[in-house]
Amino acid sequence: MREDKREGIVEESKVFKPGAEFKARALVREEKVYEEAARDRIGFWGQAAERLDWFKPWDKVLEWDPPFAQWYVGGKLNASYNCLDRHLTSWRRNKAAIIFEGEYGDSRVLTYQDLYREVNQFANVLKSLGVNKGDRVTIYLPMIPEAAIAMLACARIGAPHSVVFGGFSAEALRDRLIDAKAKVLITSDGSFRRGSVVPLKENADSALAGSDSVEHVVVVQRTGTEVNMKEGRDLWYHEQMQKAALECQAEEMDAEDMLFILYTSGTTGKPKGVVHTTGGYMVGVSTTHEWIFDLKEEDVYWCTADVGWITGHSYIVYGPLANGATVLMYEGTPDYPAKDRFWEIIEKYRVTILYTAPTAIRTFMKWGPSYPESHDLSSLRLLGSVGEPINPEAWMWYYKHIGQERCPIVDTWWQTETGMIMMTPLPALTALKPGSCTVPFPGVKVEVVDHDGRPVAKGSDGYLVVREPWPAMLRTVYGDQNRYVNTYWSNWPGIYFTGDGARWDEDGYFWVLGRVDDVINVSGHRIGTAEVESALVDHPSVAEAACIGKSHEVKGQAVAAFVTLKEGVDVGNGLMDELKAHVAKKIGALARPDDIFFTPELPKTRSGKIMRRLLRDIAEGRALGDTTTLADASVVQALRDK
Ligand code: 7RM
Repeated sequence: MREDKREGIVEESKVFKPGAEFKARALVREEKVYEEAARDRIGFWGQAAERLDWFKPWDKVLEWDPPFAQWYVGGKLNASYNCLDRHLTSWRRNKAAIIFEGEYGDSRVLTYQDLYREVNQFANVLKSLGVNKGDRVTIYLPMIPEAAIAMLACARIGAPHSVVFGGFSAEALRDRLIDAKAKVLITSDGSFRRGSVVPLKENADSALAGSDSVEHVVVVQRTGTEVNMKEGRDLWYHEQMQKAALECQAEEMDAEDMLFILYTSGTTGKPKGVVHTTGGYMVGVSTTHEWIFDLKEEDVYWCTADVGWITGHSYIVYGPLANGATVLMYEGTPDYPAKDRFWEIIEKYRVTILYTAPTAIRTFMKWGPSYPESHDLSSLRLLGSVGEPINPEAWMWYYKHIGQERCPIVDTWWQTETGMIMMTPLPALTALKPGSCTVPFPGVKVEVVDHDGRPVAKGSDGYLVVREPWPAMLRTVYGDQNRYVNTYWSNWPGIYFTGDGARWDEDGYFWVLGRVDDVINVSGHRIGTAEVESALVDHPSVAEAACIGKSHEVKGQAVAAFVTLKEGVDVGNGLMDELKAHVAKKIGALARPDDIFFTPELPKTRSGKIMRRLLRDIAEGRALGDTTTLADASVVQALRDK
C-alpha cells in the first residue's frame, strides 16, 4: 500500500454525532435498517425497487452467476418515465426540477412539466434522425439543462448515451466516439469558462474527422460563437425542437437493458466504457440519494459535479430527478466572476444540501473564510463530499465555515463502476469521524482484505473489495467482456476489487487511503498513468515516459512525469512547456503534468518494469524505499542528484 496516502489520518480524531433536532426530522432514523438489510440483502433491495414505477414487475431480484449479475430479472421500466412522467400526476408537475444558474448570472427554471416537454420533444428529434433503441448517442455539452435533457431523451427512447466531459480534448472525444460507434453527437457552439469560450463544436469537428459512425451532429446554441455547420450532417438544436411533436412515449426497457456507457480511466492507455443498465441503477441511485441526503420535498439540492462524470449522472440527473427533487445546476467555476460565487448562489437560491469535492473545499480553505462569511448560508442543512479522501483539516473547515457547525457531512465513497454511493454515513444514524467515509450503505457488503482475499482484522490496512453484488454495479466494459472480468474480478474469484486501499479501524469504520493501481486522482478526476505516458511518447522528442501521482495541497494528487528524450534531442528552453501542452491537447487540461523531470534513463526492475514507487519517492523528496530489485542503481542516484 502506498505510504503517501496515509498521511493526515488521525486515529484519535473527534467523533461527531447527529444532533437531536436533525434526527427528529430525518427520513431514516431507525438503526435497525442496517441489521434488517444485512439479514436479508435481497429482500432489502427487492423492497427498495418498489419505489420506482415499473411497466412490468420483476420475477426475481437477483440472478448471480459470478461475475455476471442481473437485477430485477424480467422487470420492465423506463428511466426517463421514472424521472418525469410519474411526477406529473401530482402537485410535483409544477415543482422546479432544474434551477439553472449560468456562468454570467443568467438563470432558468424548468418545472417537471417543462422538463418533461423538452425531453419528449428532443426524444422525437433523435428519432427523426434515425436513432433507434440500442443506438449510442454521444453527448459533449457544457453544464446546461440541455445536457440533462439530452440524457433523459436518450433514456426515453432506449438509446444508451455516452457523455464525454466538456473539458476533454478533441482526441479524447474521438476515441470515445469510435469505441461507442455513436450514431449521433450532441454538442454546443461553445461553453463559457471564466468569461471566455471553449470551442466545443470546433473540437467536435476535429474529433469527427477520424470517426465514421456519426451520421448527425445536433448543436445547442449557448455562447453565440460562430461555428461551421456541415450541410446534411449538422443541425441546430433549437430549429429541430421547434418542429418536434410534444409527446414521445417512453420505450419499455428491460431492467437489464443498457442505460448508458461512461468512459473512465484504468491501468492501460485505453479508457474503459463502463456499462450501466436500467433497473438496478435506478433503484440504487434513487434509494441512496433519498436516504443519504435526507431528501425533503422543499430541499434545494446542489451537486457541483459536472454531468460528464458519474457523480453528475447519478446525483444530478437520475437519482434526484427520480426522487422529484429540485436540483440546482451551475454552469461555471467557483472563482468567476469572484471567489464567492458558490456562496452567492447558495444565498440566492437558499440551497439546503451541498454536495461537492474535497479539492474544492481545499481551494476555499486557501482563499480564506471571508468569502463564505460575506454571505448568508443559513439555509444549508446537510453537506456532502465525494471524489477522493477528504483530509480531516478540510473536513473541519467545511464543517465550521460552510456548515457553521450545524450540518452533518456525508463523506460518500463510490466509483464510476459502482454507479451508486457504497460507503457513507446516514446523517441521522452515523457518528462522523472526519476523514472516514464511515460504513457501508445498508444492503452493501464492503470489506478490507489481505493478499489472499481474507478479511483483515480491525485496525488493519488492506485492499478494498465489495463482497456481494449490488444493484447499480457495472455490468461489463463496453465491447470488452474480458477486460471486465480481468480488471475487477480476477484477483479473488467472485469478489469485486475496487483498486483502492483502505483501513478498517477499531470501530469498524472505513478509511479509504487512495488508489493502489496505476490510476492518479487529480481533483477527484481519474487519470491513468498509462494514458498520460502514451500522450507523452506520442511527441516526436520523447523516447520513454513514466508518470506518477504526486501529493498536491489542493488537487490531492498532481501528475508528475519522468521523461527520457530521443537520441540527439536537446531539452532547450521550451520543451518542458511544449510537452505539458501536448498532454493537454491529447487528453485535456486535467491531465497536464505539474512537473516533468528529464532523465537519461528510467529506474526499472531486471524484468523491465518501471519502478513507480521509487519515482514517487524521488518526486516527493522522500527517503528511498527498497531498491534491491532495481536493475541499475546509478539511474536513481542520477535522478536524485537533480
Ligand atoms: C464518485 C467518483 C473513484 C475513485 C475511488 C477512490 C476515490 C471517491 C471517495 C474516494 C475516498 C471518498 N467516481 N474516491 N470518493 N476516496 N473517499 N469519499 O469519484 O470513478 O471518478 O473515482 O475516487 O479512489 O476509487 S470515480
